[in-house]
Amino acid sequence: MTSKHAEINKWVKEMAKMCHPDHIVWIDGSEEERIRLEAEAFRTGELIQLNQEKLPGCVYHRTSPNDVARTEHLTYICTKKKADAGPNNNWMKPSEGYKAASEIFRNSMVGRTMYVIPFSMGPVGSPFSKIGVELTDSIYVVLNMRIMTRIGASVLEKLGKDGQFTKGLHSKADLDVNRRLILHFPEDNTIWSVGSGYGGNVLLGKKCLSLRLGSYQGYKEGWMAEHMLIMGIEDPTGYIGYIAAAFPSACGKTNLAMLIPPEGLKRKGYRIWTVGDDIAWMRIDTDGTLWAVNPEAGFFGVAPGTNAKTNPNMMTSIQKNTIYTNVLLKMDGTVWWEGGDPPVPSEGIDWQGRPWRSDLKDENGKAVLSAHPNSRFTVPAGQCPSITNRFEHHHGVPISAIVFGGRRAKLAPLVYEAFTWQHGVYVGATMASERTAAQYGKQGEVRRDPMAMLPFCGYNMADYFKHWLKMGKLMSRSPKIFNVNWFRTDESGDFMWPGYGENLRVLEWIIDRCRYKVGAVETPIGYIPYTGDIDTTGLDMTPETIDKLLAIDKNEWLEEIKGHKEFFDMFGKRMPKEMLNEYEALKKRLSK
Ligand code: OXD
Ligand code: MN
Repeated sequence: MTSKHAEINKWVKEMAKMCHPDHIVWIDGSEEERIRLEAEAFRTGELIQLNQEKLPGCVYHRTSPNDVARTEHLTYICTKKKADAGPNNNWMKPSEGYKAASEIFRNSMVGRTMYVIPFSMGPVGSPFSKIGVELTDSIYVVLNMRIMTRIGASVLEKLGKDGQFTKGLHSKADLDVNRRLILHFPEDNTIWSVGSGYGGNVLLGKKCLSLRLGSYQGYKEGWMAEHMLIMGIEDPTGYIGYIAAAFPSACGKTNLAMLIPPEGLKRKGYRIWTVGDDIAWMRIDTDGTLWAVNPEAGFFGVAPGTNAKTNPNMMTSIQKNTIYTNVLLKMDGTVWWEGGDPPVPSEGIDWQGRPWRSDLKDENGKAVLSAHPNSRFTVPAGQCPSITNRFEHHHGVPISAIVFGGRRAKLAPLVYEAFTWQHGVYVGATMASERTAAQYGKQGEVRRDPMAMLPFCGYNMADYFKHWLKMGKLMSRSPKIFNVNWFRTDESGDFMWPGYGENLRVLEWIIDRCRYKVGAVETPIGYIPYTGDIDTTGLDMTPETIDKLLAIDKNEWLEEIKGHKEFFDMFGKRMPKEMLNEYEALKKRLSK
């Protein structure tokens, strides 16, 4: 089969000439196709069918043990000029990138099938949406793309004879970390990923297209591609305020996006509507305000720590039609992971295919993990009980507030509001999070991660900040910008804020601020709530604790902002002067 689109046909032929697959299969997205591909993957062992009575439609996959996470050091932005990729990216000249990767791609698909996956990020036909075609030699990738994007015949139909598309080429090749490259060519609208089978590296619609190329296209075309969840907060009167929120990894984005309102709020009857858990594409609509869609169609979530308490909606979602990767395979053909719901199974097969027992210890006497800490589930968004009814709406949802957050044991208050859009951009640009035990490096060390986009901004971040500033000016009414910190600890190192569903108490204040329903206290870093305006009914929490959660220590902040300046200096003259002005103004307010 070929398509009506001459450029796609020509490109598929060229790539096949390089990779040499035995067969080429065009993916149509049908149910028969899914059944056929799954059967093939069960036969080769690429997938294992799970217990169909307990987990209907669910399958299991293990990646190679050296291929379990995004490999940022092997991820490049290939622009003609190095300065266009910026100090925030690894860079290669496009000609060098193509040459280095073609050597690995050459003949990589001998004995394999090349699947041609036409996919749409965003509802097919929405003005927000972008179309891509991914060529891959992995059935696992096809089945994940089926969940995470809209794929198949309707997408080709939409492209017609000459529609624009992103060219994505992926091959597992030999899964050798020394022969692995994740290359982005923003100027050619092209992605080449080779030598990996891990989701974040190979589901090219996700980080590669929706964030790295997307952010670059947004910069050129006047929209925004952001590493943000989107959720609607429906108050008891039925008003729904939508927020888009950026957090670095391991800060609970997925859990927040589908939280269950806690019992005992003063105003009862809140409902949460989930729009997305990872990526937001945002545009200024004809009304002059900011609207967002989630370009994805599924969730690719981290399993460990997900349970009926941390994320009940997700636990309901993943009972069917889910792909599980690198979790524990239980003897009854179901799955489990560390931090999963009890009981802890006594035995199973671990993420590396080895027999596992709950009392198994390594040579240092530490419990052996059954699931990889970055093990995942891939699940259709439509299965989430809290999914918004605007999911397929071609204009998405209007955004009232943008929320930034990080993990800071000290310093950052539970919540504060930026004075203006420009100040809010500064707040996002200076975002930082402390390393946790799950991350490589010194614990507690602060890593700057502007707008949670450091690994995902496909161009020079100084230009990205400029773009944010410009977008604010183009809006007739811009969203308010907030910063939250769920992770502040007390003198004994215990978290002061309960987190999870209780975070709604903070979102309630945010939405009320957006609707001009509550006042606020002005501080040097922004507006904070009056103590009594955070609803603590039903919580065992004194006003003194709220005050501690909201406290701002000027000396700690003066120390902190030295790091802001150091970070900005990396970008030299390209850094917009507005950001440096915000820095000076903050310093002045703190020094008073
Ligand atoms: C993700 C990530 O998988 O941010 O979403 O790494
Ligand atoms: Mn992410």
